[in-house]
Amino acid sequence: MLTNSEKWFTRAKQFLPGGVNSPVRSFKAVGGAPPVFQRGEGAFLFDIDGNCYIDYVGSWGPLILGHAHPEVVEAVIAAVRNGTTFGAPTPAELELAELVVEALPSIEMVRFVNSGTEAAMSAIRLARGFTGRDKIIKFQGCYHGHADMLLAKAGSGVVSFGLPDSQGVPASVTQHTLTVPYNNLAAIEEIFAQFPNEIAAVTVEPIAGNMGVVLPQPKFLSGLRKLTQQHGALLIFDEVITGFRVAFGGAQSLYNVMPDLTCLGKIIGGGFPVGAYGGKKEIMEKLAPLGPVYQAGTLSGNPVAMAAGAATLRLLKRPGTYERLEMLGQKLARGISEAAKKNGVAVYQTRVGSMLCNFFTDGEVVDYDTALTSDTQFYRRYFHGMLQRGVYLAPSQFEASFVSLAHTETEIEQTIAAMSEALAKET
Ligand code: KE4
Repeated sequence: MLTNSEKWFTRAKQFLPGGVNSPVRSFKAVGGAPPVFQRGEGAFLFDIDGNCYIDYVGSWGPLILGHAHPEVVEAVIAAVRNGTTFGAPTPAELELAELVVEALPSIEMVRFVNSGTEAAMSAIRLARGFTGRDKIIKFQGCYHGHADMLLAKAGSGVVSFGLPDSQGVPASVTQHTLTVPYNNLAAIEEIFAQFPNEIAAVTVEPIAGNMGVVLPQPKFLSGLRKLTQQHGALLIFDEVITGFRVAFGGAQSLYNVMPDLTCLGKIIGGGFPVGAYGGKKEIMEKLAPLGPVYQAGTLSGNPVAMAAGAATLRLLKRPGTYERLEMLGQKLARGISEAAKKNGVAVYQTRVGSMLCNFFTDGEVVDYDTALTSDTQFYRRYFHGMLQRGVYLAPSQFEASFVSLAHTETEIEQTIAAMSEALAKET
């Protein structure tokens, strides 16, 4: 007997490629049909069959307050009653801009866009315009959205010109994108030696969240800062996930490394489509209408999304926010470790505050190649075991899990109990 979700998904696949509007939602990595969600409330999701799940995806990061936070809902309703978009200056965009500039130490000016992809691609264009250089460096396993020049995969060798990582991306575009292993400073030094004065920017997730969660090794970020400064290249921190997630001031405040440009998204939209990029005035003033680097967007800075973002940041600013997220994240991580140990399951766990990952591998995970040693078949079985027990994890081993301020110790304890059962069944 098909569930309502299965029936809906079968129909959706007739009209939406793969039945989804973003590939990872399709459950391709874990198999089966995804639950179709009707409603979210706090830490919970409810599907169209009436099943309830504890949510650790949080829409891939934006929902640090949980679903439908009353104060965010109120702010959105009040905003939408005044109209949804004007394509003209509004007070709301200035309010959110001031909150972002005040929070992130490296940002003096910010430009709002509508997604993390737009933020990342615009920051690259700005870096190229500011430096007059074409080449960019990215790290294998880091994801910065789906702009052509960032869909580059490593060729052979540690330092390699990006090969297209998707059909439809011309090699002529990715040829300017060099890709190196995460945490590998020597490879960056080699590139700067090989291409002096040709590198416009190094773009990096200061805590990688798209190959699972991979932490920067000591001196990696400060090393990138030093090398880019030495060689006249810009350092771009892609904080689309980590911005306001790991600290109110993002990873840059946690590690005290100041990039030239920062990309933001997810949390700053409070659940609405918002991205942003910002940095030093000297760089940002290169942007149209002031300067020669063009970027635009019909709905950029629209007042409803700005209201949702501003309400979210105001709530996150309250004392005790990140201490609570740390407490909940630590409790979950500790419980998972103990359950894995009890069941003899090898897990390499990474966590910063409320973003975490459990790699099912017995090795250390420091970059994309080591992340790939994970047992994805085991993850697949574990994922479904947890789903059946009412816990909704990321449908891929290579994503981050997120705890929100709506989670309580009760949900954490229920999750750990479910995990113990799911792991026991698998071993
Ligand atoms: P969007 O264009 O999806 O808003 O943002 C792209 C992006 C940029 N930078 C980082 C560090 C990101 O993590 C993302 C998007 N993250 C993925 C999940 N890890 C979004 C989920 C999806 O693709 O459906």
